[in-house]
Amino acid sequence: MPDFRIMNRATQARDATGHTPPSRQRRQAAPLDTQPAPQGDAMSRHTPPLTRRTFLGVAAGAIVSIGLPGTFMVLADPAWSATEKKFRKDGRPRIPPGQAPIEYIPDMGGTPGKATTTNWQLRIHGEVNKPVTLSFQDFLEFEQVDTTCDIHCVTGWTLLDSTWTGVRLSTLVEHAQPAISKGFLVIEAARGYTTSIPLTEAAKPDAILAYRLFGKPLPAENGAPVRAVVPDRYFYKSAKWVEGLKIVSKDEPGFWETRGYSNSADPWKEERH
Ligand SMILES: Nc1nc2c(c(=O)[nH]1)N[C@H]1C(S)=C(S)[C@@H](COP(=O)(O)O)O[C@H]1N2
Ligand SMILES: [Mo]
Repeated sequence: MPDFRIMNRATQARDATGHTPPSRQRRQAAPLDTQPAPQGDAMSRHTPPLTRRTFLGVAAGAIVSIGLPGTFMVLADPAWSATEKKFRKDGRPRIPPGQAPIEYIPDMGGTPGKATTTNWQLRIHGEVNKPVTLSFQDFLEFEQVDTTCDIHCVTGWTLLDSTWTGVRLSTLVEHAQPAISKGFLVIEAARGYTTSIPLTEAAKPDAILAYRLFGKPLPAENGAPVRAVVPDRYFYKSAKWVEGLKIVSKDEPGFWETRGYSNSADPWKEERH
């Protein structure tokens, strides 16, 4: 087997035309996205790693790359193959279809807000009986949890065993006393980035707002002071630089969801578009 531990995409062609229509992307291992999004927020650096399948395709000259420059360290082949054969407790494969495991969390870009831990505020509002605005100090007073989970970016990378510390979304939602039991949670981030998940997804114990990653303060580029982590959905559901949680009865599809990406975003069903 070739050694493809390091996949440097810098030498590959860049498509200036932006989005590839989903119908054409589906033929590839992962959808590729190079469009600098409005507001500068986004997947403008949303460069996929090459999956083994894509790599072999490139080697055979079968695929024209449209990624931006970037280097991803994927797991060495023996480790990758071993993990591919593993299953989660719920019986689903450890690596969802079309994903390649990587070694480090990349910075996928987006536009940060101005918040620091001293001036950060979290507004919990919408269809709730007790809307609240929390400071970072208030936030830290809620029950904190550590969760180790796998995360899956729609462009094809999977980071196994990432450890996050924060407060459960369910704890925060309950604090504001929702007026509805069925509905959606809109996660509101800096600069107008939003994403939404069903309240049932937000109720899962490892769906959290995180402020630490691998036991250290969350890096600015990964969403500090506070980001969402919604492990079982593609990672665009995990908004960085979170500023608000809005409970709604009618769904409000978010930034990527209104730009052609799946609203349900289940990695095991490959709901990419
Ligand atoms: N506010 C905000 N959150 C965001 C994004 C963004 O552009 N803006 N990108 C999403 C996407 S597409 C991914 S893959 C992850 C990337 O997180 P990372 O940069 O920490 O790897 O953040 C998600 N959250
Ligand atoms: Mo992503």
